[in-house]
Amino acid sequence: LLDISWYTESMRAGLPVDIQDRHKLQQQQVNQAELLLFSVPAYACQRRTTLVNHNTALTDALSLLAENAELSEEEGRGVAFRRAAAVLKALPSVVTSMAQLEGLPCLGGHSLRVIRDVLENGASHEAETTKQSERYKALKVLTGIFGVGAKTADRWIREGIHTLQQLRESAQTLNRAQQAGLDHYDDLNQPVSQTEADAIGDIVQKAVACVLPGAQVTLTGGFRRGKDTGHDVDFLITHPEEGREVGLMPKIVSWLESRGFLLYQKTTRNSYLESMDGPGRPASNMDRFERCLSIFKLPDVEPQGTKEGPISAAPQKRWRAVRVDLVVSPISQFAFALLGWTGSKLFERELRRWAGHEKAMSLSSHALHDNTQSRYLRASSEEEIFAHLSLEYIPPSERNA
Ligand code: DCT
Ligand code: MG
Repeated sequence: LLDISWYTESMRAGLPVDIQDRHKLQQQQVNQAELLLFSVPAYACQRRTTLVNHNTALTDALSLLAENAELSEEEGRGVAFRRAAAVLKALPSVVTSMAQLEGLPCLGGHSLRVIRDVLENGASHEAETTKQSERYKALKVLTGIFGVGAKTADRWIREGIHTLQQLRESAQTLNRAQQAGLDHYDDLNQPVSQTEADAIGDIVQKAVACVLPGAQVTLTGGFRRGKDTGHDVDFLITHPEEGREVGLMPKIVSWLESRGFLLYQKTTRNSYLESMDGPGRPASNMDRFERCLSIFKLPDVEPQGTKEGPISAAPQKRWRAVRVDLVVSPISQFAFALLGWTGSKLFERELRRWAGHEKAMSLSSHALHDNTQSRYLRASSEEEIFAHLSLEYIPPSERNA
C-alpha cells in the first residue's frame, strides 16, 4: 500500500490537493478496505485454526462468557460465544474496527456488543463483571475439583459453599472421584507440560507393551494438536488385529496399579461418547469401547531448581498428580476414535453439525452413517473421513478452533 500520510498532511496544512490525487486516495481506500475485510467459512471444520491467535483480547472475553454460560448450564449461549470466538481465532490478523467484521458468520448481536466494547474501551464490561462476580468465582473453584460438574457446584453454592475450605468443613458427602479431586486439587489445577505428557506416554506405552505386545498407543487431545500444556493427557489404544483389544483396559489398569502409578481410576463403558452419538450409532460393536478416567502419580520430571525450601522442612514431594484419559478402540473404529478424541471440542461439535446438516450423515467417535443411503461408510484414516464428508483435510495442528 502507498503511504497516504502526504494527503492528510497536505489537508491539515491547507495545501491544495488536486483531483487526480483525490482519485488516487479513493482507490487506495478501496484497496485497503478490501485487504482488511475478512472472510471465513461458516463451520469451524472448514477452517484452518492454528494456535496463533491475533485476537486474544476479543477471544478471551468471549471465551470467558462462554465458560460462564456453560457453568450456568446455558448450553445454547455457551455454544454461540464459542463459535464467535472460533471465528476470530481463524482471522489472519488483528481486528481493529467493527467494519472489518461485516459478513463474518457466527457473530450474533450479543457477541458483537462484546467485541465493540473491547475495541472501543479496551475491555468488555460484561466479561469483567462476570469475572469479578462471587458466583463465577465459586463455580470456577468448585468445578475445578475433578468429578464436580456445573450441577453439583450450583447445588453447593445454593447451600452457601463457595470455597474449598467451606466444602471441607461442610457435611457434604463426596464420591470417590470428588474426594480424589479434592485431595489433589492443586496438582490437578496446574497445567500439564509436554515433558510430563511424554513421561506419562512412556509409562502407558510400557504398560501396553507388557500386557498386549503389538498394541499401539496414540497421544490425542490438545497435545496432538500441538498445544504445549493441557488440563489432562489423552491416549487412544488399539491393536492392528481386530478383536485383540477386547479385555485390554483392565489389564493395563492392573499393570499400572500394581506399580503404584494410579492414585484414582474408574473404567466405564464410554457414556460420554454414547451420549454424543446420533441415531446412526452402531449398537453391537460398541460394547468394546472402554474409557478409563484416571489420576496418575507421576514421579518428578521437571527440574526442581526453582523450588527451594528450608532444609529442615518436611521431605519434598517428589511426584505430582496428573489427569489421564485412556480409551481403547477396535482397529475398525480407530480412525473415528482418533478424529473424535483429537478435538478441539468445538471442532468436533462442528464436524458433527456439518455431517448432520450439510451431508445428512451421523458422525460419532465410532462410525459415520450415511442416512440417505442407510449405510455405514468405512474409513481407516482421518483423511478418508474428511473425504466422505466432502471436507478438505485439516491436520490436527489446524483444528484448534
Ligand atoms: N471431546 C469432545 N467433546 C467433549 C469432550 C471431549 O469432543 N465434550 C473430545 C475433544 C477433545 C478430546 O475429547 C479430549 O478432551 P479434553 O481433554 O477435555 O480436551 P483437550 O482439547 O485435550 O483440552 P486440554 O488440553 O485442556 O486437555
Ligand atoms: Mg486433554
